[in-house]
Amino acid sequence: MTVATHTGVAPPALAASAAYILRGNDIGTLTTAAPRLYPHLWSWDAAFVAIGLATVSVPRAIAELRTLLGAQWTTGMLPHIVFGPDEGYFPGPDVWGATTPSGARTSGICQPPVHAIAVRRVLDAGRRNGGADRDLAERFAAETFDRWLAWHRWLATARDPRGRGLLEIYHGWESGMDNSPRWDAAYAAVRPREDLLRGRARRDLEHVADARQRPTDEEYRRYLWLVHQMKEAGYDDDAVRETVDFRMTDVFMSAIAALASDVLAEIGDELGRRAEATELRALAERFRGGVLSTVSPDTGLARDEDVRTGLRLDAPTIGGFAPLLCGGDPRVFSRQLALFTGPEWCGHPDLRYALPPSTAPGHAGFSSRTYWRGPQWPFMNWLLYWTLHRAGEVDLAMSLRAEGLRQLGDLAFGEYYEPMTGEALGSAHQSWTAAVALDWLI
Ligand code: 9WN
Repeated sequence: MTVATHTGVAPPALAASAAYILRGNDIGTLTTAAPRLYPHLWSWDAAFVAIGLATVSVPRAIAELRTLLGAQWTTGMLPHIVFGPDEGYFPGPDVWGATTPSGARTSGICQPPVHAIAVRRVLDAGRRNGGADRDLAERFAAETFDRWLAWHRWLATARDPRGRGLLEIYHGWESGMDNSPRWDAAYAAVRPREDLLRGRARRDLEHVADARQRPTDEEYRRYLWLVHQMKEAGYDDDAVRETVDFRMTDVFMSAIAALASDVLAEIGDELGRRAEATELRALAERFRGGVLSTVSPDTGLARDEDVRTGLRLDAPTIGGFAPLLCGGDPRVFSRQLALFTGPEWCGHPDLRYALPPSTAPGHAGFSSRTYWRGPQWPFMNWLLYWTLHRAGEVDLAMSLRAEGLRQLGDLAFGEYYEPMTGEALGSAHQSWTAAVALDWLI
């Protein structure tokens, strides 16, 4: 299908540029999340990167996922960063101090479990291509199924210890939405040691045009304090849970766990792993139930909870649309669809493109240029597009695709976009942005 981009770039030119970006960010075994700002592999970025790569090279997509799996902890956790050789990111491997038995240098926390979607897309691409790609993709799914299953089981036990269907996170970085207003109240209670940034250079600020696009030093001190606490606890799941100063349930991550558990169950069925597929469907049901239990009757949005105080948080962010990912209650779903497309969100009259801002423009915490406080994120548009399409909301899904492609017509492949002007912000040449463009076009 032909989709015009805002600068009139033809789809083949956009697809070729996207492939060129991914090739340029490829350092062999991994695709850096971005060339300068993020010179390593990030867990959920790698899944979207594999989805994009699968359209041009099934073997290279598989290699990306294998690199991530090669760094899996013995507990089953997939770490949020797998470090490559570059020294240009802070906090780097020396700060985290975590090396797996296989020798991978990693961070000590996780990110949302979107990976089963990538396995699904790689399998589909392999089957579409046939021949060697089909064999490779099917062998890959069969060989790695138990590793993905171990990841989901770890989440269900270590991160949902009471079986509520709500995953806990111990750092905003785990949500992938680092400085979202979702976490403001919880971070306000985190009191870091004053000297934590002293003598340490924040490398991220060297790679953005304007420091206001990134979290503040105050926020970074808190981020580092939590890393310090988890390292002190030896990254032991039970010890971390009891000692860390930030303990939140994350509805969006829980909804992804529901969605991905269903997807992995389907793969399990295809592989003849019936018992595991049944187990995964039960997990999906549990997380779906957890997410739905948090929906505010007033706003219609799902809410995170501060486990330490029991308080539910009402910040109107993209995280509140968790039920759009996991479904489970038609009334909640249709109310969310109306809200999502309405004037407070994608239908806001000032938006350049009808895509979801990370925070509602009317909210006090909204900031149009600051990271997770307002900008639109292309990979997020893709995730919602894919899920809504799967749920049968084809018109809305296709409109997210069309608007998402128009936004990417500047060929900047920005990390995020100013929602009112359409300006690319953060890092340029961001891998997952290029990856979703490829999936949309090929
Ligand atoms: C910290 C890599 C990652 C994404 C996250 C995004 C940002 C890191 C940072 O970049 O986080 O993990 O240094 O700001 O918030 O979602 O995975 O692209």
